[in-house]
Amino acid sequence: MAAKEEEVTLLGVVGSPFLHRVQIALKLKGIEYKYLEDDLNNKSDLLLKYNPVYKMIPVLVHNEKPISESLVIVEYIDDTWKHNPILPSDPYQRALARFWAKFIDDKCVAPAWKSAFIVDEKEKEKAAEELFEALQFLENELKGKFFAGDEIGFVDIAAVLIPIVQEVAGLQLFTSERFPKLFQWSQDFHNHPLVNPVLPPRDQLFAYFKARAQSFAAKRKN
Ligand SMILES: N[C@@H](CCC(=O)N[C@@H](CS)C(=O)NCC(=O)O)C(=O)O
Repeated sequence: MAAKEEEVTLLGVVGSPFLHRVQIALKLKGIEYKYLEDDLNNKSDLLLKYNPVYKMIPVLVHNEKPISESLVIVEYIDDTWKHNPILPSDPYQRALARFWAKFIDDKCVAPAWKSAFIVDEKEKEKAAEELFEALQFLENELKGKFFAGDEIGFVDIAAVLIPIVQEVAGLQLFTSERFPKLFQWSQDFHNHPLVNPVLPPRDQLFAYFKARAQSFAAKRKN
C-alpha cells in the first residue's frame, strides 16, 4: 500500500485504453490515487505542464514527479511498489514481456482502432488484415490463461486495448473460431476481478471512441 505521505495523481480520460493500463497496474498494487479527468478538446494546464512533449494522457504524478507514456508508467509503478510483481524477475522473460508490449503498441493499436471505427471500407479491410496478422502472433504467444501464466502481467496489461475494442465493436472484431485462445483470454481478462471494476461500461467506452473518431475526422478535414 502507498505510505500515507505519498501523493499519487493520475490524469486521464475515461475510455482511453492507455489510461486503463495504468489504472489496472495501480489496482494490482492496491495503490490509492487521486484521479483527474481531462478534456482532450480543451487540455488542462496541468496536462500541458506535466506532458509538454506529447500533450497526451495518461500522466502519473508521484510526489510531484510526472511520468508519461502508459507502458513507462506501468514499469515505474512496478519498480516503485514491489509487491504483486507485474514484470517477471528473470531478465530474459522481462525482455520478452517488453518486446510483446511494444509489439502491441506498434502493430495492434492503429489497425484495431481503424478496423473498428474507420468508415472507408477499403481502409477498414486493410486494417483488419493487418490486425489479424498481428493477433495471430499473440494467439501463438498465449501459452497459459494469461500471457505470463496464471497471473496477470505486463503483456496482459499492455493488451487491454483488445478486450476494450472487442467490447466497443460488439464482439465482432474477431471470433472464437479464428482466435480461440485470444478470444478466451479477452473474456477472462475483461472479467478478472482486478480488471473489470477499472473498465468503464460499454456505453461509456463507446462514447469515448466515438468522440475520438469525430475529433480525428475533423482534424483530417482541416
Ligand atoms: N503512447 C501513449 C499514447 C497515449 C494516447 O494516445 N493518448 C491519447 C488519448 S487515448 C491522447 O491523450 N491524445 C491527445 C490528443 O490526441 O491530442 C501512451 O502509451 O501513453
